[in-house]
Amino acid sequence: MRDQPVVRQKQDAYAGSAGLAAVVFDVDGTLVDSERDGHRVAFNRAFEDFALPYRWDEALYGRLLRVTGGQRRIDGFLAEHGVDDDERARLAPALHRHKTDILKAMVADGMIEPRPGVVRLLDELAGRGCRLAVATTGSRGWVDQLLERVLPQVGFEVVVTGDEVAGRKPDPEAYLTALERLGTTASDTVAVEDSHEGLVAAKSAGLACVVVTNGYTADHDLASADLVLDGFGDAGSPARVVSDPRGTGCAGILDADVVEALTRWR
Ligand code: XBP
Ligand code: MG
Repeated sequence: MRDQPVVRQKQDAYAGSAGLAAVVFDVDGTLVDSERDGHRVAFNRAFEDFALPYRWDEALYGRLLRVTGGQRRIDGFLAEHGVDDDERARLAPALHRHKTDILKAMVADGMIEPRPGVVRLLDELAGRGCRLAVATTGSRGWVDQLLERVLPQVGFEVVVTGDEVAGRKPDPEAYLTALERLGTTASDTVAVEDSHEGLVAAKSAGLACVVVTNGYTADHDLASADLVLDGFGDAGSPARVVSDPRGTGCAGILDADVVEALTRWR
């Protein structure tokens, strides 16, 4: 039974800027830089608690991140290390449940923060009546708690998580589900992502997609992105514009005008 969509706060009927009805945000690596010092640490603590010899260092984790979904990531790693199917079928879910509990405790302790510029952009978009949503490969078990803890003032109308869709990114299902629940279309909705897998998912669903890279994704294939920055930017500390193929004129601050411009070229 699919989780019922979490409606965190009903926004008024859409009255956003012309052409932009909604923005769908990825979580890990986008809203929060959560992978190196968050999820990776939680995975390693789970391995330790299970008395397993595995530890994922920063470089190895960057490779493993290409497999989206933590349980699948564990399963693939265990398979690489010769663990048989039956043992993996038992061990991967158990490890992932424990890892999720560890991550929830890290979130509760305030160990995960929004990326610089994220709160500013969210406030700007909400201020224009633009509807906000999330499409993540991460698990419901921690996603709602993280959004509540890290971005309590933000009303994400729809939150789609990896465990409620059959296909994980780069499959477009999470984005298609978000559009369906929002009641918007790919032409009036923009995605904000951090990775190649997330970009492919958003573009396969027909959305324009901004990529804000991080330490793990700066070298990803982002050629199909409609705008690439190395951060959200803020007044006085603009991000680097990596590519701007749609000619938004972005000068290093991802703001509501730039996001809205991405619906105009379509
Ligand atoms: C990134 C992922 C997730 C996280 C770990 O999600 O691929 O699997 O790495 O979270 P996003 P789980 O789509 O937000 O970038 O262990 O809950 O999967
Ligand atoms: Mg991501």
